[in-house]
Parts: sequence; structure tokens; C-alpha cells
Amino acid sequence: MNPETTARLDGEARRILRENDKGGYTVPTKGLYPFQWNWDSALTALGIATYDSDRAWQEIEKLLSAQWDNGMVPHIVFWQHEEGYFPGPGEWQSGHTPPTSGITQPPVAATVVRQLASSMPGDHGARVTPMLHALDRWHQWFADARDPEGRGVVAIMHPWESGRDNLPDWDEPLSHVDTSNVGTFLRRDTQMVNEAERPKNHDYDHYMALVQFGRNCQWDVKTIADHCPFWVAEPGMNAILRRAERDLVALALQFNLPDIASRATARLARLDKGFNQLWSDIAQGYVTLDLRHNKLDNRLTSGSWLSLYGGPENDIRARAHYSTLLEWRQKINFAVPSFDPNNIAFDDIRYWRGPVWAMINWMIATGLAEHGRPDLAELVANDTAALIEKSDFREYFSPVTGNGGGGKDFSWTAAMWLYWAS
Ligand code: 9YW
Repeated sequence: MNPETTARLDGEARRILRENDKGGYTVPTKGLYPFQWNWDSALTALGIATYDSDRAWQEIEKLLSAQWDNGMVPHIVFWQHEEGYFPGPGEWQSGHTPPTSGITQPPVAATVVRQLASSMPGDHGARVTPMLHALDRWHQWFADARDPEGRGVVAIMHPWESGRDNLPDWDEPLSHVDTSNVGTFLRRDTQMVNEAERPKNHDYDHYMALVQFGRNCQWDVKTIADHCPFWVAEPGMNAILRRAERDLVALALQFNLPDIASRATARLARLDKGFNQLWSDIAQGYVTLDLRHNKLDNRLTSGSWLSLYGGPENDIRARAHYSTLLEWRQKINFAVPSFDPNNIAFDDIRYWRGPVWAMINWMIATGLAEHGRPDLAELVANDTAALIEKSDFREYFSPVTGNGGGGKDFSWTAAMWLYWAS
């Protein structure tokens, strides 16, 4: 990329992050997502850190300040009132101050804290120590609330919890969710973004039925684990948690917190072992397991590549990942699609049914580089940069045409540009 283009995109990315800054936290994008989202915020901190380290730390501190008493860090924090988003605090009824949603999101924060602490000069002990206590409680919540049987994989109780809303993997597990009582509601997202780029109304009926389920049991984790009709373990969430535990162990040792290090080590051992339950011989990769119906979905998604980000992988399986990744790349023009481009359910522009997401690409590339494949990591980084150059800082991109989709001026796309892809 020529230096003028890089400089122009750097300036644009910083402008977006500043404009999306609400004071202590950054919204994913104005209009469509006007609150603090959990993993958006943590990943955005990586971009902010390239020009303002203090502000980057604040992003994580603000997110963790909304932690629930039971340890969960919620997926959305509604710091201020905004009419334009559905479902808002009135639908979630979390009973929490500040108002929040009732579910969590992939726990990237520990990984981000480790990146920040290692990349910025100085002793971060005073700032990082309280964060590590909060992260330990959150990770413990995953173990207790989302894997009460101790089988070594954590479940999600809602597609939104995975951060990958309308992945085809949820279609079958969601078909068991009764939507007859959801009533009518007004979606706001399709008033702002082309309908063809968003989940369908049928999906939203199911999303709202699960919100209703959670609300009816007051988000009680035992009732959810025992009875929620959607209870699914998927490789993206589990790989991200494994990495987060690994990073928490390293941070706890570095900052001399042996109790946290030993708890995180024990949780990590269980997760590393349990992850194997998501392996599919048919798909030659890690796939979604419907825990309620004990059924593996033998289709690969971008979450499947995150196993390399989650931790060390054996050579045979790692080689299977590399060859499938290259095979996918030959089918489409930009890596890495969020769903298998060979599959009938692939849709290059509909949200998580095909499009490329910059922050997932960063995680995939990180895993590839750590497994001795800097060539593949570079391919993923170059494709990400090419997409941004072609279509600006959109929420996501078509792997076929390179066109952007969803929201514009998106924080985590801007952050990934500044931190990694530029
Ligand atoms: C929701 C904000 C969020 C992301 C998710 C994405 C979408 C909707 O937007 O979710 O309500 O959570 O799928 O990953 O965090 O950008």
C-alpha cells in the first residue's frame, strides 16, 4: 500500500475512534450500536493504545466497572438513555445498575490487558491488579454458570452471547426454541442498515424468545443451565476463553497474584482438555456442539480457526486447518469468511453467514503466526488491509466482492487497522 493511502487511513481510523468516544468508553458505531459493547470495547482499546495509552486502559476499566455481583461482565452496558436501539434495558430487565443486557460476550479483555501491559512502557501494577481480580471473577463465572457440569466447554444461552449473531450453526438449535409468545416488536437495526445485510425477522423472533426466557427467570444461571432451550458450545467462544485464561495466568504471575494464577491454571487445564469435544472428523476442524441435543454441527466457521489462537494445536490438526484455509481462499477473494463458502448456507453479505470481520482476522492471524505460519498470517493481514482500502471502516466485508456491509465508521475495524493491519 502506498504511504499516502496508509497515512490517510490512519487519520480516518483515529477520527472514527475519537468520534465514537463517549467519554471513558467507545461505542461500536453511532446510530446502530450506541452503547458500550463488551468485546468491541476491549478490542477497540488496542487501537486507542496506539495514540493514547491512558484512554485505552479506561476502556477496560469502564467495562469491568459494570461487572455483576456474580462475576459476569455483560455484553451491553446502557450507560445513557438512547431511544434508537432494540432491545433496550426495558426488554432485558437485568435489574442491574447501570442497566445492562443479561448475557455476556467472548472474553477478549484478559488478552487485551496482556497486550497493553506488554506493549506500553512503565509498571502497570497498580492499574492492572484490580482488573485481574475482576477478570478472574468473570472467568470463574464462565466455569460455574456456563459449564456447571465441569465438562470443559462453556455454553452460550443466546446467539448474541457468541458475538456471531446469525451464524448458520444456530439455525437448528434455535428451531427448538418456542417463539409463540414473543408478540410483536419493532426492530430498529433494519431502519438503519439494508435488510439483506442483517439477521432475518425469523432470527429476531428466536432472539427475543430467549431474552424473554432469561428475563422470566431473572437471569438465574442455574435455571438457564438446566432449562434454557438454547444451550450450545461453540469453538469461537471456547477458544477465546482458553486464550484469555492463558493470558490471565501469565499476567497473574507477572503481577505476583499466585491465587489467581492457580485458579486460572486449573480452569485452563479443564478447558484445554474439554475443547477436544468440539473436534469433528467429518469437518476436520472444530465445530459447534448442541449440548441440549448432543449433536455436532459438522460445518466449519471462522470460529473454527480460532483454535490456533486458543492454544497449542497438534501438527496433524494444524495442517488440516492450513489446507482448508487455503482451499477457502481459492474459492473467494478475501480471507477469512465467517462461514464455509462451499456450503449452501453461505451468504457473502448477510452478517455472520459469510462476511469477513477484521477483528476475527486479527485473532486468526495471531494464532497462525504463533503456530509458525507467518506466511498465512500475512495473507490474512494483507486481505484485511485490502478490504479496508477498498471499502473503508465498515462493520464487515463480503469475501467475494470486497464490498463493505452493515454499519459505517466502525470502531473495531478502525482499531484493528491501527493496531495490526496497517
Ligand atoms: C448485539 C456490536 C455487536 C457485536 C456483535 C455483533 C452485533 C448485536 O453487534 O451483535 O446486540 O450484540 O454480532 O459481535 O459485538 O458491534
